[in-house]
Amino acid sequence: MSETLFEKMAQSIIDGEVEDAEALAHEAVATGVNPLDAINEGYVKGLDYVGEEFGCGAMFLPDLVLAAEAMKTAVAILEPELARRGEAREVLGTAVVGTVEGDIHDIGKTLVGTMLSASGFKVYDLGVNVSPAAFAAKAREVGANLVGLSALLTTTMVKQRDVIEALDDMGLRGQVKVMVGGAPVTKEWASDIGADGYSEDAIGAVALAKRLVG
Ligand code: B1M
Repeated sequence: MSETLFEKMAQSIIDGEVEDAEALAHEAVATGVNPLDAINEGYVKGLDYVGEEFGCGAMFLPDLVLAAEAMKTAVAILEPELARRGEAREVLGTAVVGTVEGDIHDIGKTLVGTMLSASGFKVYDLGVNVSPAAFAAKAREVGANLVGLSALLTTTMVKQRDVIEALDDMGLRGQVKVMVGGAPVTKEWASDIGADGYSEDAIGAVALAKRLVG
């Protein structure tokens, strides 16, 4: 019976059906299904599938956005039950994400934050137009081990370097990995500014984040 439920959960993510994902999560809680199993054996399987299909061009950005939204909705219902059972989901890391100063593009950044959160990271999303000092202060405040910097403009990507310098100035660089992304950002740029990694999309960002803090 549970297997069928898990399959439906995976399918709700693949279809980006937020209401189905939500209803199935409530069903799991009501019928006493282990919430960790529901996440890992159900929803995550769907998210993995969407990631693979997106990677090979068979699914598209709207599919990814809806899948992430459905995943977040389901996880939000299951997490209190997890905490109640005293088996809190393993937190993979603490990430501070935001769009750099001068830049108000937030769609990609939010997607990256959502995917990180859905994949087990504790995420502090600082929003857009975030100063280097604000990134560094938040990273120190929450004890982050990952900072994710999004920039969509060639004129603002230089701010990614400034954030790395701000982390350095605060003596945090040893404990915080920096991941950069955004349309104009490249692997070479990431390497030039001393970032720890670059990803061109949200699925890659999750894999990279796991590698960096793993
Ligand atoms: Co703007 N804009 N925009 N814009 N805008 C671009 C970026 C532009 C390429 C359009 C163009 O001219 N062809 C161009 C930049 C040129 C350049 O610098 N080379 C541009 C410009 C010039 C501007 C303004 C200056 C226009 C003006 O006012 N004259 C202005 C700047 C405002 C500012 O920021 N100060 C501006 C404004 C806007 C809107 C407000 C209208 C709107 C943003 C709305 C919003 O975000 N809430 C907007 C939009 C929508 C775009 C385009 C059309 C789409 C961006 C987007 O959301 N893509 C964009 C052209 C384009 O990219 N095709 C453009 C979808 C999103 C999911 O993808 O953000 O790339 P993306 O995120 C991806 C990856 O990049 C990656 O993963 C995401 C998911 O796959 N990724 C990361 C992103 N961050 C990551 C972080 C990571 C890892 C991966 O780790 C931390």
